[in-house]
Amino acid sequence: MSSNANAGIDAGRGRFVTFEGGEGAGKSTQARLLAAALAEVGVDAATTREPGGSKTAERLREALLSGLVEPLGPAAEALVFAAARIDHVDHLIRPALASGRWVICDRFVDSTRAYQGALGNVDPSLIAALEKTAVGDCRPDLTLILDLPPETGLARAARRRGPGAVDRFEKQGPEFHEQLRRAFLAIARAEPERCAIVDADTDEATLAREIWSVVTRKLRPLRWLAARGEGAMGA
Ligand code: T5A
Repeated sequence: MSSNANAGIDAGRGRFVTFEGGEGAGKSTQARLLAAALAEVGVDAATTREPGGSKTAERLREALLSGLVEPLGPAAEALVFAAARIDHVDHLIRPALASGRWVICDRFVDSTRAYQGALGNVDPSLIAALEKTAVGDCRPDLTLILDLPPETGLARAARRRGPGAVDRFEKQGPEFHEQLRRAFLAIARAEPERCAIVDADTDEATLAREIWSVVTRKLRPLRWLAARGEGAMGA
């Protein structure tokens, strides 16, 4: 391996990984497992989620998932998701990446594109403008789209929740969730450099191995560490 093997790697900044997909696809579980796998090789990663992830954004999450904003329509919901995202990016994601931490986020801009854009029929130019305002250049390096039949994901989400009330989006009918699945797949197809589709209709450990193989192939955590002078050269 030449001494220039790490040339071009911006190791001053952490890497930004997002998980996307339908309800109960296993995003939170896999975000946690990925952070643990990264920690094992010496990469410090913050795990976070949307909506939420920062103090004010968590309060907006309550408003969104309780259905408080729903009567105002999908465009108003998109505005509130974006407001939460501004706080989250400014207070958690951007500073963490700048300090050299990796960030693993359970849902991000693709959820707005899919739920409010594709399914809510919010004008794509509004979705794009909100995204630009909220995120700027703080874009994911890798987005893992967890794909599985919606009924499997909804059954998992229901088992975890128990007999409690379903949230704003879980209560939608089967056609909504099928369309959602198609919307995420279309996003992945439109941006193949950033997005990887993984088959989430499998057990947690198998899925975690598949995700680790995508992350090592695309983001090269050991090389990133080596470029920082913190680890041996490798995958
Ligand atoms: N939303 C969000 C928008 O409309 N626009 C936006 O811009 C954003 C950011 C968020 C809602 O907001 C919407 C989308 C959502 O409807 P949420 O509660 O965060 O609400 O919803 P989800 O992200 O869907 O969260 P879930 O917890 O339901 O799903 P996860 O995170 O995909 O699944 P996870 O890991 O919690 O697993 C669910 C259950 O399944 C088990 C777990 O143990 C858990 O019990 N499980 C598995 N079981 C079998 N095999 C596997 N491989 C399993 N993996 C996990």
